[in-house]
Amino acid sequence: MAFQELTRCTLQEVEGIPLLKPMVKTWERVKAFQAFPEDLLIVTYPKAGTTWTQEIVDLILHGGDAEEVRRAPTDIRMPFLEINTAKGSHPGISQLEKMDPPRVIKSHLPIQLLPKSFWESGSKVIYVARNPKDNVVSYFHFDRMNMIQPEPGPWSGYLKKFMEGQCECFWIEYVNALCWGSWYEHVKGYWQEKDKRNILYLFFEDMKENPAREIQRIAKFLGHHLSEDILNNIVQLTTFDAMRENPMANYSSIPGNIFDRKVSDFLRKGEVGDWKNHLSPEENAAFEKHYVETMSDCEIPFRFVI
Ligand code: PPS
Repeated sequence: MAFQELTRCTLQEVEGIPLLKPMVKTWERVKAFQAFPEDLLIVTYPKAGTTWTQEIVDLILHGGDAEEVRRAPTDIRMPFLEINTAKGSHPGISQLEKMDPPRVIKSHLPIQLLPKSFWESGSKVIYVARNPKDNVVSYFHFDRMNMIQPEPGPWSGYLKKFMEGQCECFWIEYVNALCWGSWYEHVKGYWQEKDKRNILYLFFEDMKENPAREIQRIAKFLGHHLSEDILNNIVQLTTFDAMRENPMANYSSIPGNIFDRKVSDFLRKGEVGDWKNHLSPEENAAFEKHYVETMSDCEIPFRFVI
């Protein structure tokens, strides 16, 4: 894509959820996507640990074979279902339509927007959730560096949008919300369905605390047995530092005019508790109050420190 064609997207609503405007153009194809029982969906709110989980899953499926997993960048190996960023770009749905199952598919769609075929076919679904304070910090830095995402504006306003995001229509553009909508509704939606459907619900903080344990849980869910050696190998290959150095896992294949690495890296810090460097005491108090109220109907055991 030529530099001059690149502009930050605006948001447009689909069934009450703000999405990047170009994504709306391919929405009908996404909605009609045919999933198969052997497909696997990795779904998250943006910046909750998608890429990390994708790398773990690909390694499990290939018996810990690092070379095999380096066959292509993450977004080619495991396409992003709903992504469509601009004229001339290659939408995720076009990649997926050309692939045969079993496919590993990435999505950030809230549960009510997922194509019905995932549930009808009984595909396995891995959901990864991250505590909202670290999640919003990570999303803020991503929106600063990703020249396709809407302009994040100053931190205080961004935090407000994360907490109270509303899909309000000013003329034809939707503002005051973040792409993919409310974090609160997203994490609750999958939590409430996890025992009724084929969903493994994971937490970023658990993965940081004990990656071997969480990798074993994923392997079991996928019906794979990992020897001690392979497990240890996967733990090593999927540390923050290893992935940051791996050109097939660190999104360095995305041109610098799209991911501006002078602003922030895609693999930025990978920590639990970085929110302490961003939320002022006043912001933290307001966030806590709002969090308790908003999550009172659905207790999910988020941890803000480990
Ligand atoms: S995206 O764009 O939504 O797909 O981003 P996503 O991959 O979900 O989230 C990116 C954040 O995950 C961190 N990350 C990791 N942390 C620890 N260990 C490993 N291996 C790892 N891989 C990715 C990444 O650094 C982003 O978080 P922040 O806090 O911004 O660093």
